Amino acid sequence: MEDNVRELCAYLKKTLKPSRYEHTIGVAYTAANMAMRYGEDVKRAFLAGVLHDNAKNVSDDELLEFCEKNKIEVREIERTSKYLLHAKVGAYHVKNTFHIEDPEIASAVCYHTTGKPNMTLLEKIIFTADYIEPNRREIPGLAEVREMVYKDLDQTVYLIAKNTLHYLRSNKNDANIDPLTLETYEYYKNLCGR
Ligand code: DGI
Ligand code: FE
Ligand code: FE
Repeated sequence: MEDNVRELCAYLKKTLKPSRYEHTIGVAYTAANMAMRYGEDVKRAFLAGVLHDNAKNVSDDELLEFCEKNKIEVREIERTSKYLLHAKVGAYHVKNTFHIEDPEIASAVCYHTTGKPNMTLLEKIIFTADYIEPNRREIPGLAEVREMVYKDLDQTVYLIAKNTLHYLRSNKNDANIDPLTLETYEYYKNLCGR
């Protein structure tokens, strides 16, 4: 491992809860593996995985405060479900705290929770690795997603978006669906939905 990545891991190990740190490392290795399959740069995917939940140690209210202080746009849904902000706050830290000048890594961190239409390969890898990494608790449909991941990445993204929507709707809290989550679902459904 390169020194800067090792330092970053050591920092995250200190700041994140142990289970969150284990998840982070799981996402990094899963992303690296997917990079091997789909022709993304393996180290870049690993680094994006390491970074994806870097803001997860911050409370909901602090996330909102941080955004207001640093002039990060907060959408309506992000005021209701503040934890969604860990993605864009994390992306902010990629550039401004960790000084990683790869806008695609920041973007993969930014969209790792909701996805978005027409994602780059790296964005799809992080969105997916976050969902399937080995430490994830068993959720309905996970086995099907894991089976699809090395066959068809767009189909995998579609299945994840579908499952997430289903999960959110069954939580009786329709109003909390991020429009981006819906757009991701619609886009990948049109692309490859069956
Ligand atoms: O940070 P992690 O727990 O590793 O994973 P994540 O960043 O993908 O967050 C997962 C949670 O986010 C999960 O409980 C579902 C939720 N989520 C995903 N899309 C939406 C959402 N929550 C709301 N309110 N709205 C969404 O559109
Ligand atoms: Fe996350
Ligand atoms: Fe995560």
